[in-house]
Amino acid sequence: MDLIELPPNVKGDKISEETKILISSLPSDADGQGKKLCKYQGCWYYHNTLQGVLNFQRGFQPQETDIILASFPKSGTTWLKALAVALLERSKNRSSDDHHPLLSDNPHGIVPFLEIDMYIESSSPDLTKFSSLPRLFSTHMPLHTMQETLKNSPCKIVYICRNMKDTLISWWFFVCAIHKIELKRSILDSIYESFCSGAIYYGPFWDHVLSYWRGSLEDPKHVLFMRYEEMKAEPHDQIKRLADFLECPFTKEEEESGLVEEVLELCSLSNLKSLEVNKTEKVNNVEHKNYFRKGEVGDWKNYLTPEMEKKIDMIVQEKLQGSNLKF
Ligand code: PAP
Repeated sequence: MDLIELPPNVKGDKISEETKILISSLPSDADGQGKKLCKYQGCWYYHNTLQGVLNFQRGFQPQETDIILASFPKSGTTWLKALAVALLERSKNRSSDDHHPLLSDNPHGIVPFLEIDMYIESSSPDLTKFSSLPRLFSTHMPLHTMQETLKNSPCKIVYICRNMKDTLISWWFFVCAIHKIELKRSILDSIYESFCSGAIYYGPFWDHVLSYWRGSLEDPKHVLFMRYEEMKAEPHDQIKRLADFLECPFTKEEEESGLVEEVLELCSLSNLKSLEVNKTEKVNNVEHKNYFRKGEVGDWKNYLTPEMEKKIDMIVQEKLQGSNLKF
């Protein structure tokens, strides 16, 4: 069996005695590659990520203007981060400005993950980097895991969702790329099994998606549910929807001057991929270039067998039954 870790965290080996005791009482499993997972509040985590989740729950102090970008891994996180940065920056920086942050850093460097970057080692990290408002964070945690910590906070949460089949194919490519291993069919098979059983990092996939879907229905002012496929199909409408939700709508003048197109072009896969910073540098031991691949809807058709397709469709249909959410 190929023992591969996703992501290959360099940080986060500090697991407290208290957390070890908690872990011993939690449901446990291993992902398709044999790495240990434990289930906390309905979601599967590697042990070091659980420590980050607990640190976040203990120490995070929300501010009214906070924005949290959320996703299941490989669902369009990098794109959403770039778009949010570009929208919020646009009063200060046009995309053509040399000092635009997206030109000198990867979206993951600009918008860190709460539980896997900021709170991974401490419940009181140094937040001085976030001196300007609004603070922009990201997470792969399901919504219900943040709800107690964010209780009574009017902060805004944007979730990006992608169909499970493309998500798992993207995951397969990413795992093989970061570990510099051959794109083996056996790895796809084990990732597929993990997705189907639900026992995958941050899974089950359907519970993750449903957590935000329900949150967006209950509290649409504070939780926005976006879809990767809609972003691809109607980028104009979707970026405007995002800007409205973040309370930074495009003005008529901005629209007339082509700013919507400019933001979309700046954040496009081809543009981000071609930037020097994304060709050569790393974040958390992952080369930036690995966050950019094809970005196509339906790429799964090139890799999944009809049986795999059928099984995934059946699982998703069954799990989402009664929710009004469809793929
Ligand atoms: P993460 O969870 O590790 O941050 P995430 O950004 O969510 O990864 O997903 C990566 C996928 O988004 C890749 O999809 P693919 O494997 O099917 O190609 C990647 O190509 C795609 N992606 C990254 N940046 C963009 C972008 N600017 N526009 C569209 N898709 C993008």
